[in-house]
Amino acid sequence: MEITASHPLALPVGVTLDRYIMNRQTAFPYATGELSQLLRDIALAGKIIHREVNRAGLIDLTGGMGIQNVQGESQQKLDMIANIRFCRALKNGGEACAIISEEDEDIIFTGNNQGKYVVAIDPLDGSSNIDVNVSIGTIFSIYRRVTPIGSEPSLADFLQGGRRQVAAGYILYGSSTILVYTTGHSANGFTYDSSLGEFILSHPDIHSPANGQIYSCNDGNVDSYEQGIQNYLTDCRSKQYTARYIGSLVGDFHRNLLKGGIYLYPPTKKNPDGKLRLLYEAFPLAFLAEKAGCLASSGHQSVLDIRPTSLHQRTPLYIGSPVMVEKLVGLLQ
Ligand code: FBP
Repeated sequence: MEITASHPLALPVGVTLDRYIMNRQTAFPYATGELSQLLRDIALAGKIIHREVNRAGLIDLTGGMGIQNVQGESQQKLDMIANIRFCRALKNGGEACAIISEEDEDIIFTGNNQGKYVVAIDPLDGSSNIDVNVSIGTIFSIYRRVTPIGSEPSLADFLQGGRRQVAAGYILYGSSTILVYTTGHSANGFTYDSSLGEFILSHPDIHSPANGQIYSCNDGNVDSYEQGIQNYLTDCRSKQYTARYIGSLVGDFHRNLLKGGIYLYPPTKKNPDGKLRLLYEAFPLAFLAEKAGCLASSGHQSVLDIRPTSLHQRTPLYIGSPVMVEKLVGLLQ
């Protein structure tokens, strides 16, 4: 059998996440491999959640736990599973000395006080979509600790500010599972090939379009938006832009990142400070967005310049193509 260049067997498998991380690591002479290992631990937990999400309907993993999380939201079974899986992977990995999670009120101490890093995580974003097979995701943010190695980590390790992140990204469990992250240089996407058990580089050096024609917001809240936001949405409609909102931040953000667009969650009557959490939703996506040429604003400043004061604080979020974000922010001044 002749293997021609177009024959599937001739096609290269592609660059695995592990290989990519190793290649990147050699670019940093002072790198010790701990951040690389931490990224691998997160990818491993992502593979497990990919499996659980795909078979949730078969193994009674849909539905609520009948309890509320620290946000006052009803905790879904998969929220809890994802939280356990990520915390366990980070504890066993040994690189993270502490974790904060959307599902836990307080800092989770991993017992690895020799670990150099802390991780903020939204184990499963878009909880309201879990049971209806709509895309959901995991969002993560990594900081080098500021407390001495060997000591007990503290709040200070988490309240460093968005620009102090050393890595951030998300895993989208959608029509395919994709991990998109940055370590502060470029934003890259890796699609999960479950037949190989590998994340494969599929979206190298993502650059988002400067402008777009997609806007994503919960139209049901429009009456409680401030006038500037309402004017911006009226302008989008007058230009017949496309409204796309699935109610999963990771899914809406990923689409707009690739196609151009803006996601907005302004203050509402129910959430006067906005709904999204600064440390494990807004900061990581803002850090990644900037590496792909996008902007992320709270309406009055770059999200990354917000000084964090508490673990679960919320912020308004306007994130996406720079031309669209600048236009919106201009209407809020
Ligand atoms: P969690 O599901 O992690 O709590 O995230 C918040 C979120 O679900 C976002 O993913 C989404 O964009 C938004 O809230 C949807 O909110 P709403 O239902 O008010 O439009």
